[in-house]
Amino acid sequence: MRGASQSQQISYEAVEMKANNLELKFPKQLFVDGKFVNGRAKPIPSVNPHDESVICQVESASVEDVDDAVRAAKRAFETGEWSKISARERGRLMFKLADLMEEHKEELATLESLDSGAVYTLALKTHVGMSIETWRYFAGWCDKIQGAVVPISHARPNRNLTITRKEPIGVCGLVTPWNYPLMMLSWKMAACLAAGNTVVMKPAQTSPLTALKFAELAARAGIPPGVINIVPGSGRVAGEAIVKHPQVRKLGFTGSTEIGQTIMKDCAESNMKKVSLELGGKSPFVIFEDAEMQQAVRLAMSSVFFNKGENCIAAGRIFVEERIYDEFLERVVAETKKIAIGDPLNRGTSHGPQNHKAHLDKLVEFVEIGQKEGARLIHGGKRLPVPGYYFEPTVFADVEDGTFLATEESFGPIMIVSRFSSKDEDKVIARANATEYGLASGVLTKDIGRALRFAEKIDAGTVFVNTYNKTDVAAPFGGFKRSGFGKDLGQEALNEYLRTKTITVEY
Ligand code: TAP
Repeated sequence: MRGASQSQQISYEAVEMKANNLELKFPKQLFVDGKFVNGRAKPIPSVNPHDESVICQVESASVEDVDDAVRAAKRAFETGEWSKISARERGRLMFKLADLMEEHKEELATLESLDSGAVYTLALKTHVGMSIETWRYFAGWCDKIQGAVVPISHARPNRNLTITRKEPIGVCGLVTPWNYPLMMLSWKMAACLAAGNTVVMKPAQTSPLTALKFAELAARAGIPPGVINIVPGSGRVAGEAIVKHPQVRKLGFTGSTEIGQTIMKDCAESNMKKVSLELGGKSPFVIFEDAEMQQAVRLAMSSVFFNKGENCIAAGRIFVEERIYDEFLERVVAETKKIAIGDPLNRGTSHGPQNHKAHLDKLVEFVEIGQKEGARLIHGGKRLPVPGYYFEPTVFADVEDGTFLATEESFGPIMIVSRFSSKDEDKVIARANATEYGLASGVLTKDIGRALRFAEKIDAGTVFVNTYNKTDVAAPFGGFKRSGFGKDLGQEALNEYLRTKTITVEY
C-alpha cells in the first residue's frame, strides 16, 4: 500500500477491512528505522474480544529485531536529522503528528475498539482523544526545556559561572500494557520525544494494532527514520530484549507490579538504566454519609466499571459509611443491572468485552475465591453465555479487611464494598492505606476539612475529592509504594526522560 504521504512515502503489507462504516487499512509489521518490516519471531494473532475472531496475524520481534531497532534509534539520536533540528522544529513535528492523529481519530478509535474491546465512544474520547491531547501538550514543551544558572561560591580572585543543561538521555525503551494501548504509548512517548530522545517501543501482544497505525502516521508526519521504532511481540522475548539492551539508557514501563519488579532487576543488571514504573493499584474510595446518594452511586460505578474495569486507577475497594451502606448497595445493584453490555462498536453500549481470554478467566477465578472467602456476591460474577469475552459487572458486599478480595487487584469490573463507621475517621484512612499499592484514591464528602485530612493522610499518588477518574495531560500521574515510581504526564514527566549536566566555568 502507498500511503498518501505528505512527508514520506510509506509502504507496508496492509490489512484491509470494513468496520464501523469505515474502510480500515493498517499495518501488521514491525516499524524499524522508518520502514515496515517482517519480524523474525513467530507472528501472534490479534483477536477481536467481541466475537473471538482473528483480526490478523501480527508480525513479532525477535531479539535480533529489537537489536536492529535499538541501532536505528541510536543512529537517529547521534547523527540523524533528529539530532540536528531545533527543539522548536521537534515540537512542530509533534504537533503535525497530533493533527494527523486527529484526522484519523475515527479509524484509530475503531481499531482500538476491535483490538481491545473498548467501547467506541470511550475509545474516541479517551483512548484516542486524550492521546492526541498528550501529543499536543508535550509538543508545546519542546522549546521550553531549560536549565538554570546556579550561584556557587567563588574561588577568589576568580569568579565562576555554573549552569545546568537538561539533556535527552539517548535511546529509551518503552513497554506498555493492553488496557489503553494508544494512550499508554502516548503518555510515555510524547514526553520522551519532547525531551529529544529516540525510542524503541513494545506494545502489549494482545492489542498492538493502534501502535502500528500510529507508526504509519508518525512517518507521514515526517518524524525522521529511527526516531520511533515499534516492535510488537511477546514480553518474554521482545520486551526483555529492550529491557536488557546495553544501548538502551532509560526504560519506561506500565504494567503489573510483578513484571515491574523483574524489569527493575533487569535494568540494574544490564547497564544500570534509569527506570520509571507505573504499576498495579488497589485504590480505595471512601464515601461518607453526607454524600449525595445519586452522586455516590454514579461515581462509585464509574470508579470501578470505567473501561470495563481495565483501568489502573479503578477503585479496587469502596468503603461506605454504615448509615448509608444498605441504601447504597441497593441503588448500586439497581443501576448495575441497567448497564448496556454488548458490541463495543454500537453507540448504545456502555460495557464491552474484557480484553482477552486469559484476563477473563482470571476474573472468573477472582470471583470464585471471593465466594469461598465468604464475601457476599450481590450481583453478577459470571461470564456471559455469548461469544466474546463478556463478563458481568459484579458487586461484592461485606468484604473483610485482609482477605484476597480486599487486597488483590482484579483489573476488571468487580466492585468490592466494605462498611465503616464515621466515629473513627482515622481508622477508615488506616484501612484504606492497608494495601501495598498506592496509585490512586478517592473521597466523597461535603466536609472540606475531612476531605483535606484524607488527602493529606492517604498514601497514594493521586487523590480525587468529590470526583473520580479525572486525569488530565497537565497533571502528573503515578503511584507510591508497589504501584511504582516516576510520573507520566505534566511537566514532571519530562524529568523521567532528561538528565541534568552541570557546567562550571572559571573566569
Ligand atoms: P504485564 O503482564 O505486566 O505486561 C505489561 C507489558 O510488559 C506487556 O507489554 C508485556 O508483554 C510486557 N512484559 C511481560 N513480561 C516482560 C518481561 N519479562 N520483560 C519485559 N516486558 C515484559 O501487565 P498487563 O497484564 O499487560 O497489564 C495489567 C497491569 O498493568 C495491571 O496490574 C495494571 O494495574 C497495570 N497498569 C498500570 C497502569 C499505571 S499507569 N500504573 C496503567 C495501566 C495498567 P506481553 O505483551 O507479552 O504481555
